Amino acid sequence: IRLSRGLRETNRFLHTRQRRPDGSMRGGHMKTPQKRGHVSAAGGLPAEAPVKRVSIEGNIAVGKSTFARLLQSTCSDWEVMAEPVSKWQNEPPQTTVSNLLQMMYQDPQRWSYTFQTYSCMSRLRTQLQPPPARLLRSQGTPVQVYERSVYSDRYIFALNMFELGCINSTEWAVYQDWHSFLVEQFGQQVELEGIIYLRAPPQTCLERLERRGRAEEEGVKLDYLEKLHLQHERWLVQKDTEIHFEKLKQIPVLQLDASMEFQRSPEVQEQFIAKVKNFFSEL
Ligand code: DCM
Ligand code: MG
Repeated sequence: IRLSRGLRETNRFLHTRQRRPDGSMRGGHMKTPQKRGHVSAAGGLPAEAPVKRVSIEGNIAVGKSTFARLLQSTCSDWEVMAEPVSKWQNEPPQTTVSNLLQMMYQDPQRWSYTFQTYSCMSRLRTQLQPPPARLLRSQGTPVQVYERSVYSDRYIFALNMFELGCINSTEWAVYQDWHSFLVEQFGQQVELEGIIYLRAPPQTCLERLERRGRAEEEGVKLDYLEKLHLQHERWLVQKDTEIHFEKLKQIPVLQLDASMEFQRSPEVQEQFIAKVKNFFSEL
């Protein structure tokens, strides 16, 4: 409600080496990975299959977390990193930052920029965490899966808030400046190899959002979900969102129809998993 009032009122691809937590180096995202058991030229140690990184994108309440749990329970070669929403809600209460998610929905013009700064910063922290040792030892196709990414933060949410007038042009210029700088600085550490787009009509997302009943999202209306849906379509289907990172422009996208209740349908889940396995193997 407040949100729509606020809206109405305003209307490299780098091949550098990556340092592991133990200080040793690995060859990051080699396009022609050596199979395990082969001897690497460098130290005579077995080469590891590089961990691929994929994000799950999609509208609010489309079912990303449910889908992420499905992936996590399917294959031990896959590791899912959840979106740090509880951090934005300050749950459990931390020190200085209060419930920014609620503040953003209650007064988007005042708090959108601050919220987008915080959510992207916490996401960056998540995306920079090294994959678990289990994945590095994997014999198969190890994949690190993220719920959303620093890219949807910018090209879906922050852009949308700018277009709605909730982030002003000065804030938007500052946001884009630090976002480009950080993403370029971290380079391949935050790059993705693929995107899974969970797609459903905004009306379906609204029903799921109401069923979920997250208190902060009470004021979210169909109109807002329709705008976010269009941003996803522009970015991932029509591909006419202006993108500032070369690798992201060519990223493979797997589109999944999340309009049916896949949570309750083992057949749909099986179809999804088959498509995901095929997608991961081609990255
Ligand atoms: N969110 C946002 N801006 C971002 C990322 C998330 O406004 N850059 C909001 C949208 C949802 C919540 O955070 O209210 C994430 O929930 P979900 O994962 O179900 O979309
Ligand atoms: Mg979620």
